[in-house]
Amino acid sequence: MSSAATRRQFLEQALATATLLLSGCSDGGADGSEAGPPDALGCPDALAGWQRRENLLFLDEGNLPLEQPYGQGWDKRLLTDLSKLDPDHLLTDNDRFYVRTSYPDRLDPNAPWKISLGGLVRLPQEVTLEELLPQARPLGTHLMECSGNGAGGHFGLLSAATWTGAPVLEVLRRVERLASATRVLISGFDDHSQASMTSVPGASWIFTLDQLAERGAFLATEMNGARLPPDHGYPVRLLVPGWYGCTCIKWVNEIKLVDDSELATAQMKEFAARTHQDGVPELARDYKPALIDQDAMPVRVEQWTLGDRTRYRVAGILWGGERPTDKLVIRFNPQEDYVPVVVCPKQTTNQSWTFWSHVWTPASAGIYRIQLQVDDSTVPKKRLDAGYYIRSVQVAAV
Ligand SMILES: Nc1nc2c(c(=O)[nH]1)N[C@H]1C(S)=C(S)[C@@H](COP(=O)(O)O)O[C@H]1N2
Ligand SMILES: [Mo]
Repeated sequence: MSSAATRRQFLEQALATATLLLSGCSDGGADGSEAGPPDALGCPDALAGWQRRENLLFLDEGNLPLEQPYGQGWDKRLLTDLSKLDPDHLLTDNDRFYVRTSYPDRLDPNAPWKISLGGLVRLPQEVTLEELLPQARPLGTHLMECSGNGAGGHFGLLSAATWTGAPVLEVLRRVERLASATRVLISGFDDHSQASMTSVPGASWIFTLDQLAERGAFLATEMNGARLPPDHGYPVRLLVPGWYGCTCIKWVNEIKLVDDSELATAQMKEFAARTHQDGVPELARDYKPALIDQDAMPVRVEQWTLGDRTRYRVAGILWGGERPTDKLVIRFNPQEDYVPVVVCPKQTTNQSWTFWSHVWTPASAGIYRIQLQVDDSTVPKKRLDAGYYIRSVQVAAV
């Protein structure tokens, strides 16, 4: 039997045993045997009665500030503090939502906003903000992640909010498309007086009409029930559910119908590697969808004590991907086996992140590299396979 098959069998057995023992969702008792009483969400609370201590720090993630803006223009950033997430606190407030690029200083916030609709259309049009607003409606909770999210920024270029907006395809009904129009170029204002250390000017991405339809891409006008904050694209930004943030153009001012010969934009080329393209294609049609694959990572490691006993609880999130999964597994160092993480409450949507936790009893003090996987070879998960979201902690007491 192949080692993959053995491992799968082991996991299935372990999962079945856990389910039998604990009848329902649980990641086991504090010492791996008792389930504990259910918490407010109906999930067994294995650490009921234990005392929560400090969280462990993640190692080697630099010291950039969390939830405090730094940098200017294209280089402005604000990192969301993911360690604050909880099952009943899964939305990111607008002032804590990650920022990548500030409100351009060359934009006049008082100038009337309009979006030009042109290119391969019978008669070009302009849509004013006033005309667009009545088409906007609540469109649910969606997560955004910068494709450049990484350990150097505590993985904080990742946030979730509820959004209000108008589907792009509905807005496009204002113009009659020519038969040759197959793709849509969406651009936003992108001019700052201060040059960037790293970014190329120009913010636009090209989508097929089908991609915009499948993803339900929309022009957002509100997040979390308030008008868009300036840094998040006020008055109008694009949101492409399930695609990386670099496709979610802010300060949208142009929508242009193009055909299959259209060249890739500077933005597409700049983000080709980070959106996992093969090289840097010249033509827009050679770009793969900038989809966020199934991902998972810890967001904090809590220490708990009861008398002289110590336990740890790893809390984390599961996001990206195209369909809910119940095959999340965790390991605490490359030499160890993966063990199942039972997600409770279950994952019901891929639009936003899902919270999970796992009680952990390390065998000894030391440094542990915490890695999540999804034990399902039919699920695309490039970054998980590459170990992109591994986070390390140092355990002093066991
Ligand atoms: N006009 C414009 N739109 C933009 C960008 C930009 O620099 N200019 N950055 C993109 C990138 S890389 C990301 S990750 C998201 C960030 O959106 P947020 O700052 O609202 O989180 O906006 C995208 N849209
Ligand atoms: Mo980004």
